[in-house]
Amino acid sequence: MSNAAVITPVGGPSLPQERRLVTAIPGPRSQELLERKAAAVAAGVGHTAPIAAVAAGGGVILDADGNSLIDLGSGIAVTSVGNAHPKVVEAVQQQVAQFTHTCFMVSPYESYVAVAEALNRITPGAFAKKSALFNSGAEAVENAVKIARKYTRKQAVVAFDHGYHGRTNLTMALTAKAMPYKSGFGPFASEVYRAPMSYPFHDGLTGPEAAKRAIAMMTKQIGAENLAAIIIEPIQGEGGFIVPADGFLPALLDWCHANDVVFIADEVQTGFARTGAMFASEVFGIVPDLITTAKGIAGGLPLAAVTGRAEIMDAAHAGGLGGTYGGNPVACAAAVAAIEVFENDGLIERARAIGVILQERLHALQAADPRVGEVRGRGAMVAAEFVDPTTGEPDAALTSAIAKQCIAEGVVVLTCGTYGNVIRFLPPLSIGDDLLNEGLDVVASALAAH
Ligand code: PLZ
Repeated sequence: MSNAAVITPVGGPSLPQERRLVTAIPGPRSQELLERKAAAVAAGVGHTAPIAAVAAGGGVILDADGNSLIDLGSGIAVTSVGNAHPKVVEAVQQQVAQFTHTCFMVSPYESYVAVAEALNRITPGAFAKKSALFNSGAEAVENAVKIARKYTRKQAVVAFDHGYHGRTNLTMALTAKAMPYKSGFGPFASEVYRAPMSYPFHDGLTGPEAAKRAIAMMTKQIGAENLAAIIIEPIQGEGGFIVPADGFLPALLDWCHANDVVFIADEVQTGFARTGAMFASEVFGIVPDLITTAKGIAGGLPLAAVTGRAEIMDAAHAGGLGGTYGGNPVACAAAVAAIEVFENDGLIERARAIGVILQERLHALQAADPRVGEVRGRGAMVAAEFVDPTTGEPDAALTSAIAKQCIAEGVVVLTCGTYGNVIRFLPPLSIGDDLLNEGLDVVASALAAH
């Protein structure tokens, strides 16, 4: 196999939708790439699945050895419309041949404005909205904080336990977990404070009780008169797919509005149909002041945005926001196409249907095995948290053993959680039921084997 010429297949939904292992994982060609990676790429850039990807689409990722793996991670919630979606590919190809860059701050172009218009339309809130585009989720978060500070003329920002907001300096400060995200990389940005999250499985509090606890902390330790914004993921992603108790987010939002504090929903991971609604804020009945988006927005092209109340978004002076590549025309063309797919191809409904399968299958595992402590999530964003059934302590070793076995057997799954004891499921919304079920069969047998 390793000596045979490998013709790189075209990706997208026409790839055979099957799990097919023709070598051990990693196969020889993948191993060769991983050796080059180890020699050439900084050690700090890790990887989950030890494969050399050559194509992807529908619900599979193909590697250089001819293995076809089931994709239950979407490149961390990015390829929700499907990898190499034909409409995204076509839009990108047309745009890239037209012009690749002018810099929107030098010579504006239509697709950037069209993305802003679409975001203003599809995000929750019936008020006038504006958007600004950036390159990554972290950059969107940084800019949301800048905008909130300028608007409120205050400085403090609150993030939450288990929160993840990025790897840049300000966003490292906002992110909760030390290893691997922060350790050794300080000093961190100032005026960032951390409030307790609602984590029903661990704290047993109702939403209003958890909100009261967080509000007491903000009032007593910071003071609303100093607080520009709170930033929160409606369902926490890297932190463990933590779904706050009912009433937690609405109570925080009400408090923010009563105290001139900007409420920023970080929907970088939850956005774009993932949770069975276009945005997770809708699932909880909240209308944030600002929303940060990235990941799913452009079918895999790097793009991010801040969207929100026009009067807040307009607080920053001209030239205060931007960046050379922010809202790159190729990424914007991809986003226009991807948003059309989200809206017109029933992907919200598809996320809900995927959620039904995920919840059913994982709850069946939980009923049969007390090491599955909790199954939680919304739509196609669902996770299982693994614990020691006698002590209730997080079981990170079991979690990583299951994930490793899944990958070795051709199913790409991702772990998460402050305690590293959560397996999260974020399949592309283009995956078929059969493939999804086969992937979950592999998860079940990996659990049974440990
Ligand atoms: N906000 C809610 O989930 C990115 C990155 C994981 P960027 N999460 C996945 C990793 O190990 O780097 C994320 C997120 C939320 C912000 C970000 C940051 O988005 O596009 O990675 O900068």
